[in-house]
Amino acid sequence: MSIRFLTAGESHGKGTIVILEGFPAGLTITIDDINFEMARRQKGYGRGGRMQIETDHVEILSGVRKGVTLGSPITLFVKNKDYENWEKIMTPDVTDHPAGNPLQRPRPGHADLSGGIKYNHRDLRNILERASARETTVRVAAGAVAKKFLKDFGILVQSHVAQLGAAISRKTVIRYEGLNMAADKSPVRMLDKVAERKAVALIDLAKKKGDTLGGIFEVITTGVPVGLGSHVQWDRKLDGRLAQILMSMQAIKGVEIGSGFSNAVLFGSKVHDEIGYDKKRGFYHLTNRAGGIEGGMSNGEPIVVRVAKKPIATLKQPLRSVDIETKKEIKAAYERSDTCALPAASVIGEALCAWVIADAFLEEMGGDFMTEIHQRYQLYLKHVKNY
Ligand code: EPS
Repeated sequence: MSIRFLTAGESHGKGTIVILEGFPAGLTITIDDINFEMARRQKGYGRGGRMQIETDHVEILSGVRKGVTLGSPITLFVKNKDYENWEKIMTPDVTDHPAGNPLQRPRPGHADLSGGIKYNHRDLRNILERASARETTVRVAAGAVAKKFLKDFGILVQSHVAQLGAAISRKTVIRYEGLNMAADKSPVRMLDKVAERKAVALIDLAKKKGDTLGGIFEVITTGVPVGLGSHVQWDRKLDGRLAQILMSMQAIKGVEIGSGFSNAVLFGSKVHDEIGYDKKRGFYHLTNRAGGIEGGMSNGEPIVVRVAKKPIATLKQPLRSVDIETKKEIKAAYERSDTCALPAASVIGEALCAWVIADAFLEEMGGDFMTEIHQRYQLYLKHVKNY
């Protein structure tokens, strides 16, 4: 591990914060670079009222001077505007004001019950506040820095929604150039207009029924050199690292590299990507079913990761639960939430993939300042070309 980050903050607390450690000096980064990604995370059809309250803007508290990184820890802060409405309940100060009605009806599928038992809280708000996907604000901010770093080396991380509920995007040929721009134009970040219409209708239906929807998004990273990650140890494998960071995202229940699941049922001859060579490109693969990773290392092809997000656990028409005090059956608690946050999840997925790839890139190339890393990268590319 060459870079790391740590987040803190509650959904209705003062804000969320992230510290990025290990980023090299000399990277140009502006507040607009970060806020561009923050705005993308706020969009998408099916979001709830919270996104009307917030305008997620980052404040840089350390590590950047006049738009250039210093090499010291970078601290990014996002203020929760909604805190004004929650201050009396969420304040860290000791006050006479009651902490609101305790939340004691755990939602199936949420962290409420396991967290309540584990941390011995009788107000499950103490769990949900941190379990909330509000935390992804600063993950996206961290990812924006990683994306800016990768862009300097011609590496682009983009995404689109492949399936939302039962609406499947039939777009089989994905143009990598301008992919994000095309996806960002769609309210559900889908490239297939027929699927988009179906998805929007499904969200309307779910909303009407007090229900929620999830789906699958795909993150594609292009321009990655061969050899990031390593086959030699389990925790150095690039696919394992991508899976871990993506699985750590709220509501994610599955990660697939390339066409991993459909490959599993085919003959090997129909799965493995044959190798070619030409003077200009060097070694390459004729297909990319492996999703750009073989043996835990990037193989020079685009890295394709598919991610399954379950529907949000907060239902307006709640499922059965048990009151933690009375131990009696009762409907689960409901509070404002989203009907579908899948388009936003795809933006968060980009940020997380960017983080892991930047980490693996820095590990391979080393260096504490950008020009040094560029020089090393040129040497590495020469080695690859001459192999
Ligand atoms: C989110 C903020 C939250 C939710 C959502 C994501 O705001 P609030 O709880 O105040 O409505 O909209 O989080 C969840 C759906 C969840 O289950 O945690 C955000 O900023 O992305």
